[in-house]
Amino acid sequence: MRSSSFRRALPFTVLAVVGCTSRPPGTAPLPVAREERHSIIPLPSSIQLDPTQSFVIDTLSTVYIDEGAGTPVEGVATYLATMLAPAIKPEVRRIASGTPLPGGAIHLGIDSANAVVGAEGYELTITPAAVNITARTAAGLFHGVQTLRQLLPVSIEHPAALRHQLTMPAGRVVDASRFEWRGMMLDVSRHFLGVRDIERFIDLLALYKLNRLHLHLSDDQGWRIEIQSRPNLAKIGGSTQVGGGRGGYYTQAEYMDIVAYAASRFITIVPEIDMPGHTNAALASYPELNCNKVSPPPYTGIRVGFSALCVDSAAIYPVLEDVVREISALTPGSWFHIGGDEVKTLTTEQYRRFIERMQGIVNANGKQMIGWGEIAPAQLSPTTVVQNWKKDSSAVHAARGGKVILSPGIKVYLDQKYDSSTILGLNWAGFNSVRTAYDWNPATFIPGVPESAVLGVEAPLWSETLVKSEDFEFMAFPRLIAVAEVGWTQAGLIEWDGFRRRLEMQTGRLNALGINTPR
Ligand code: TNX
Repeated sequence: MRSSSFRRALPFTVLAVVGCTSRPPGTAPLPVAREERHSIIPLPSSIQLDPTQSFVIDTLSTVYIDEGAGTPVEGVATYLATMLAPAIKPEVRRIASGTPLPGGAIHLGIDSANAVVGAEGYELTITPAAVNITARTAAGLFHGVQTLRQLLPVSIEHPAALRHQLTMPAGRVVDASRFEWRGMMLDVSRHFLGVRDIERFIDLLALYKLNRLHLHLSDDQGWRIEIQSRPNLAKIGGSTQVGGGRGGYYTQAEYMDIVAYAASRFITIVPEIDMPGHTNAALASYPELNCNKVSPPPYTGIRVGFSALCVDSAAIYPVLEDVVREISALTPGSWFHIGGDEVKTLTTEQYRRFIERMQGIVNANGKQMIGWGEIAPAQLSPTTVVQNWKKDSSAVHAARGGKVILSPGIKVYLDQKYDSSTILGLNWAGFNSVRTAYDWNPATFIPGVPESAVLGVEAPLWSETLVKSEDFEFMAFPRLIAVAEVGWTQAGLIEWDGFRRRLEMQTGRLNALGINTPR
């Protein structure tokens, strides 16, 4: 295990150590942030910065991994080397475990015995001589790289910025995540977003250590994924959107590209096909999904609750089985989301029978089912996950040993206006300021749903009023960053004033990334 020997060799207070490369004249360390003046979000479990020392990344620096490191670690190292180019060569070198690191090394190493960082955390040690990140998993290393990124100047965020040398403060960070599920949902059904736009969001999620991207792939206004055995779903169902625009859908190849891109950033794609309500696009595509066997016209308004599959008809289930089978086969993640929200035209019995039947279909395809809060009263397996969004029976699910994702509308709905002056968005849940999105505790939010039952948090972004990617960004940032900290940072460290200060210091980074945020 090279990490521990490395730590012994290079305690971060030591200045000149093994093979330390002397810096060219004129590259004296820049002044570094005082310990309490860093901008890292989400806030790590522990952070000490040494204002008197720094590490300089320049042409003498190289990214190293251990000789036996596997593909995932190599992927993180390549991501890091690419991020640091052209300040360094975008190459990764391998080094035998236990060998002293050359000066200027930025080393990524797996330490599977580390007892404090959990499955997704990391330790980051920065001395004037070298940088070392260790973690139990490649995901942990990736998160360590994001912390390192936030300690670097914002020029790192713009591909065209001049950067010959990058300076960061010496120090040590030990970090672990609080919740396993830290997500965002994009509603690509009401208004469609292309693959590039989704990938941009994935990159932004990664910066803040979010690890789930839930795609709301169907609703009344649009069906957004190709189903090869039922081609009309995408062809007809995907042909329009709110307001009557062209809509669109992901081919299966494009969906797989999104899944792979997300995986390279340690983000799992969670597909949602909303049913039995929110189904006008499907009903318009196949007449047999309707009780009267007649397809309705496409819908481009923003009402909810009017549509439902003909749940008592045997004819709908072969279609749903095909949909779940094809999407599950393209999705390496463990989850399939069946929606289940806002059904106003079925009886309680019809609704519950349908949810229970879908649970069987989803499980038969090797996935855990997720559904919005309304599904909780049905007979659910404890492996099914309930996603809370308003007052519901989540506590019933927690009592049966099930897990709950918290997406309370009054806290983290990113489609709700910031305040009365916000032009975009809705406001049925009230106004959600940045502070509203930050100031709450998932462990005590729902009576009867203790921390042990909380899988994590997710911020949904519904898109009735959002047309372009810039509109989505405007509503997401910076509130999504607040939710990222709620999901990652240990409960005792959540503190609004500190967060607000760090967020202010991130403004330059968001600008360099070209993110459209409220001024
Ligand atoms: C409720 S939240 C919905 C969505 C809307 C959203 C608008 C949920 C499960 N259903 O269909 O887009 O409100 O805020």
